[in-house]
Amino acid sequence: MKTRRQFLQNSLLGAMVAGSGDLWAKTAGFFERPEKGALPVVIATWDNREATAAAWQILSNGGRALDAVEAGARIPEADPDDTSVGYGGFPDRDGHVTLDACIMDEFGNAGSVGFLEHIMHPISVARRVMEKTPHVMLAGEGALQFALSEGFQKENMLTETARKAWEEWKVKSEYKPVINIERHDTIGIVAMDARQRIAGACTTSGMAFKMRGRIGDSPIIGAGMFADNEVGAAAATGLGELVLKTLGSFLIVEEMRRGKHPQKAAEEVIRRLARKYPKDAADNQIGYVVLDKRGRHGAYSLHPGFNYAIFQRDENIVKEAGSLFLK
Ligand code: SD4
Repeated sequence: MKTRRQFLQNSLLGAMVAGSGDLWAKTAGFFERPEKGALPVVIATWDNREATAAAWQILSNGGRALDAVEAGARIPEADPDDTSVGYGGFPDRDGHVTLDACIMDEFGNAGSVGFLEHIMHPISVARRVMEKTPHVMLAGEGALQFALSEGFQKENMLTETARKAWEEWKVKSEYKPVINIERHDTIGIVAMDARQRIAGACTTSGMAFKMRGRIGDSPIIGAGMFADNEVGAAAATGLGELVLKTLGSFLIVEEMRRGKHPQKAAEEVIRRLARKYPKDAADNQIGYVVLDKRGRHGAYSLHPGFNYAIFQRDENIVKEAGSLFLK
């Protein structure tokens, strides 16, 4: 004989199966219907329009958000003129270029590398960590060893320009974060594809002339980037130490989960960190780009000067983000 509980369980299961044709309606609140024309979409920190274009190439052909953010992140990684990502990135105080990156897919899988040297595309190594190992993060020697075993080439990441900048820095050897309100290009990139799958990536050479061994926020899941397919995604740029202490990207996604618009979620998190770390916030820049499940976006920073690239509705544009502090 069936117990009342079994009966309830069975009828609930029956209702779920019968109703699976309109999963959106049944699970409203989690699986938000996208706004009209909002998909696909990709958004990146700074004027990384070449990166959003590379991502769009994949998204507009019905591709997967994960492939799109990886393709986007690879653009500044290979650009010798971008002095805060990959090849051409400024070295640490000992003259070594060390790289941080992370990536997440629509299932919540994550991969990351920290303090990785000699590899042109840390974002692709992060993806391999996610897809081919039981781990989330590999660092330093071990990350390099894994990359080489996966067929990545060992290369010199220090360009002549970066080496000269380091020589000049050594004259004074002043160790303070040079990350401020001037333009820098660490890329955090989040996307949603035509099938409403959300993914994110983040890649950087970190703070210029940092201490050897320093790892920033960019490879830390929830700090430099966080993506949750039910809700949305966020990515950070700026003083990594401050992002690390506040787990900003995770927090923004959680604010959206509680119902906030991406813009309001970013503003809330920036305000909160400025309240908690007023001195750091006054002297340093942090910026976030945010995307939600409906295809709406937001961006916000501590100080003026933070911009972002967004490719949506066949248009690739740069926008100036609002900021907590005014000029
Ligand atoms: C870091 N968040 O390593 C990075 C730096 C950055 O543009 O965003 N630079 O702290």
